[in-house]
Amino acid sequence: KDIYHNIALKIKQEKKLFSVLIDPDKQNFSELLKTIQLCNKVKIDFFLVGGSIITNGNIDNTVHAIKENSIIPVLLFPGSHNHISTKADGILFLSLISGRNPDFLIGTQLLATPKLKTSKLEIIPTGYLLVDCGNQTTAIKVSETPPIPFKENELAANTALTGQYLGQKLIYIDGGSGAEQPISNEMITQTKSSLDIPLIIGGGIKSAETATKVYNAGADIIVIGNGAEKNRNLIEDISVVRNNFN
Ligand code: 1GP
Repeated sequence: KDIYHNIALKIKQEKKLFSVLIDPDKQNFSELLKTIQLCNKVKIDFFLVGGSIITNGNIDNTVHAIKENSIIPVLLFPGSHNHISTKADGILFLSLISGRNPDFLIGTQLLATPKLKTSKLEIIPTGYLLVDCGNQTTAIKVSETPPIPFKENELAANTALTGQYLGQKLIYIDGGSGAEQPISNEMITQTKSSLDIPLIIGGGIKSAETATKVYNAGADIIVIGNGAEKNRNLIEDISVVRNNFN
């Protein structure tokens, strides 16, 4: 159980990390295999598997396919307690601290615990913040909470720090999958400057240029989902950006 330890160690050494989010709903096996192979080639730091709504996708099969074809850690990014595969290596145990919906602060987590406690998954407590990046993303709709407004940098920074004070080990600020624009540089910088724990930024990162800005603003870890689905080469492009920082 050393995935978090390795992530935190790299960040302590001022390295930047890069993760690709795989949505089990959107995968056909041969395309998934190509994505996995590219992720192996460029050595992404970890896979995320999940999403806010997973309908016909099979999380177990997706995780299994990655584990069969890669040695890179696989972390679950669950939208609910139903989104757990014990075949993964770990789970971002999210609490939606930007919202005030008890189901996503503690409820769905409680429902997940019986399965988690008999699993070997590494549990990584993660403070999750949704930010309004111009459009109503699925995550915002499903959570039934108002996102943090785009320019409320201090609110985002204080919410993240509250998460740290509560013992969360990572902070993930997300515009939601398919966000129109990424989280602002100002919000990232202000949040990062108040935190001692790693900061993940995701949502709407569609180019290497944007990734450079997001890293420069202070993101420790960048996550891409949609961008890689539309253009697999983006995985390679952002890995080059990451490598230039390291
Ligand atoms: C969503 O942050 C992730 O939760 C990734 O977002 O799909 O917009 O890259 P995108």
